[in-house]
Amino acid sequence: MKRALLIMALVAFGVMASQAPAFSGTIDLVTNGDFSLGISNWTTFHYTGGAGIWGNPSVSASGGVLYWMMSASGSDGNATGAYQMLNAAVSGYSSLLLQTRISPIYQNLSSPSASEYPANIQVDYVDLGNVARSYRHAFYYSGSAGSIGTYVQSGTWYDYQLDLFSVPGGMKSLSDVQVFGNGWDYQGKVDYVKVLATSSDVVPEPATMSLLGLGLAGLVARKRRVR
Ligand SMILES: [Ca+2]
Repeated sequence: MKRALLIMALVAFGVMASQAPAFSGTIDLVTNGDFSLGISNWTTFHYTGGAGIWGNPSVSASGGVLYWMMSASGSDGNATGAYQMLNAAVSGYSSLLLQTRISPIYQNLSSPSASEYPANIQVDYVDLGNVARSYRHAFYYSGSAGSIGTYVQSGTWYDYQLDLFSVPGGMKSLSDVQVFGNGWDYQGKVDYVKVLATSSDVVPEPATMSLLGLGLAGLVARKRRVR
């Protein structure tokens, strides 16, 4: 009898311990988003518009800041920057914020020319209906905002924040975050790329608590009777 109660209590403890990691607070899903470790954890890229690599695209981290640049005269548009894979299931968080500090340093083309801007941040995600999507915001100092741009004085920092749960279709999982310039003659920089995921207290399910309570009460009762 006593043994059965002990086993019951142990099972109850086991159920509690095997629940999803319980934490209350905020974590950053991005690693090395302040570039204090240089380019670590980021993958650089240069996408061409079909004309192959030309000009002199470059992506580098210096002094804890990520820089990208491309210098050419005309021809196809292209994108130069870096991304970090996240592949994080996010629908269980109570809030999810994208934050960064970004700057358009130089642009030759006026934005938005073929949707090209000297500085961009983009997330690729799977929405609540399991559709893969992208959401991009851009920064420029020459031209007009278009549908996705924010004016920022050349070379100055702009603090950008986005509620990732407000993106079209909602967000089930976050695939990656990208920072880049696009066009054919541009420079930009970024720092403090963060995806702040907040989790509320995880409270054990009532059924588990009753089971645990029953087990403990039984143990106590048994102990008293033995005395
Ligand atoms: Ca930094």
